[in-house]
Amino acid sequence: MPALQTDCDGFRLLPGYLKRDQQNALVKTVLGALEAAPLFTPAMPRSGKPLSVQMSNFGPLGWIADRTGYRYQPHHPETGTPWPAMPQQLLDLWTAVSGWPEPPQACLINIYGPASRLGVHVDADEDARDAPVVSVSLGDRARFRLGGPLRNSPTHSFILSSGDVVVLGGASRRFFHGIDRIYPGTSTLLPGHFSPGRINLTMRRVN
Ligand code: MD6
Ligand code: FE
Repeated sequence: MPALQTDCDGFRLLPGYLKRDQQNALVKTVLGALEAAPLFTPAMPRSGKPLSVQMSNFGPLGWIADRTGYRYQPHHPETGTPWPAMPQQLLDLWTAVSGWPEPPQACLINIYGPASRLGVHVDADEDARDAPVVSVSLGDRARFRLGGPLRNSPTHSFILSSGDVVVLGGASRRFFHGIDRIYPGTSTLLPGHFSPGRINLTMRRVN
């Protein structure tokens, strides 16, 4: 267990939970998955405005955002093939930190460039909203903003570094949150094509 852990409303930050060799292994797994399930650029419903992150997924279900809305589906939106299987390393992480008896059904892969951000949102497209969401950060640092149950709840921000794990459980499962910015050049983990940049993996139960 890491020395430092905060727990407030079911929110937990586990700094440096994954060691460097575990981070390297996970990056290798992600890069392999992207060969089979290439990155796509999600779009805002209705407007079709592209998000600044690129995405793919692991697991039986994957999260998609396009002009018609947000949803989970079992196949890649462009290739039509099933998502790559959930890696054992992520299943083990989920078992170790989630406290949830069933395995994750979806793992969203978010890829950030140096100027990417992720607007404030609630993870709300899952029917299984009592199960926690577990995320892993790889690569450059980012400023994560966590609010409360209302869009105008007070917020706190903190830095997520490579290897950090975040758990949104309990009440915090429905809290607003987002990524304000990343800090390019603050990690040497990712290979050239993804550096400067950041990868975030978010595991969820869907139904
Ligand atoms: C990110 N994370 O860290 C975005 N959602 O890039 C999320 O949106 C998130 O880290 C739910 C639970 C944990 C998370
Ligand atoms: Fe989220």
